[in-house]
Amino acid sequence: MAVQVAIDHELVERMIHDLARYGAWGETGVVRKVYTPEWAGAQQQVMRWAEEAGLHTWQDAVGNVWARLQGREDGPSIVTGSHIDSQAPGGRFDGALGVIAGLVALRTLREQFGTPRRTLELVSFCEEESSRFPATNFWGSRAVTGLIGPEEPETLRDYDGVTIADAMRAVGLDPGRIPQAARDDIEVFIELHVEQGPILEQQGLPIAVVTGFPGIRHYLVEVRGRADHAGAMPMDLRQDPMLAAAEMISAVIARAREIGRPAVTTVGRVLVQPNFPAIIPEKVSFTIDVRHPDSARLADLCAAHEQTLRTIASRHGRATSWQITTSHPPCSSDPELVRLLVEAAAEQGIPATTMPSGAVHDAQRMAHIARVAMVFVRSVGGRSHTPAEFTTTDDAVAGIRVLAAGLRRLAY
Ligand code: HGY
Ligand code: MN
Ligand code: MN
Repeated sequence: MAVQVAIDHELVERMIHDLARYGAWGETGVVRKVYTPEWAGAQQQVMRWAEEAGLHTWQDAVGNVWARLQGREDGPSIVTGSHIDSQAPGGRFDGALGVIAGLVALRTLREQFGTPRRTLELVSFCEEESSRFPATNFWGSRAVTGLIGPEEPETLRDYDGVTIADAMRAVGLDPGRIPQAARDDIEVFIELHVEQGPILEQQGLPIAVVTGFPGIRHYLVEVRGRADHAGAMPMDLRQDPMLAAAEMISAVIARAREIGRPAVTTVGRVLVQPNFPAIIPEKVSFTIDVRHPDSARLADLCAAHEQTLRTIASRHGRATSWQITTSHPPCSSDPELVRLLVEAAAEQGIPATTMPSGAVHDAQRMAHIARVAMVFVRSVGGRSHTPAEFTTTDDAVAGIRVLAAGLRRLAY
């Protein structure tokens, strides 16, 4: 009978509650945007917990927090973790549960099994959600994988116009040191994360091992018109961008609905300028988030959406342009790691399945430098990216037991 990993249920529950205090939003939500005081407080809390667990901690040049359990042997590290920033507002589990899980797993392994053969590390990535800066997309894990361009710190601006370089300086970080955050000594990255969808709940299972990640593309579309009086300007003389924009938005969403799973298309942000009831808009801008696990199908879906934008723009005679602000290909988990985690769940007596992720994750960035896999934990009601997000502590503990058992197989 395999050794059962025992996880302290109360400790997990307390850590989830305590971390959610940093950027608390209403009863159950959080708003924790990168390089804000609540973000800094949460990262310091992670460092304190790691030090209490006897781990060596440091913060890298972009603000990722690391904790290390040194192995007896030299060689590349086996890393677990997730992100500490949140959507605005988001839930208290997205990202945070993966950081807590990694902390508790390393603390438990050290207490129950002593010094590992291989070095184990936890990472709390500084920024995955792009909830403050529209186009950082995976700032923390892109820094670790050396994928931040030299021009980005002084050009990426948040929704209030602050550059990410200035935001870093405001919390004592030097954007000039970003290249020092790159790592080339990580062999494995395993991330625990809430599923953020309804599949595990529909299957009545607490855990899944993730087999792959979707490709994603974000568009920012601008439809231009002319501001005029909402009452005095006759309908037949207007240059109103709203009609074309509304048609475009409904057309791209309708297409994804028609294609069906696993294609998805979301218009989550619409900006009307100048945005007053009695003014015909000058400009309507909106985002389109397009995802598909197959790169060819993603490309086809994006091409069809772009053609729709062109057709509707010309039918209405509205000047329309767009920029692609995020573009990442799909990627697969390492099959060996998937097998190892499925076996770890079985050895711990925890029912689990395998499934593709609908969300994108830091693990996809880490696949540039390491073998990756993820452990999903059931989301109650399939809810996420909302304060309504919830995962039971029992399911969280089950996920941490699978994570710890998997890390034990790799590192002891
Ligand atoms: O959008 C995503 O999939 C991630 O949660 N940021
Ligand atoms: Mn996340
Ligand atoms: Mn998220």
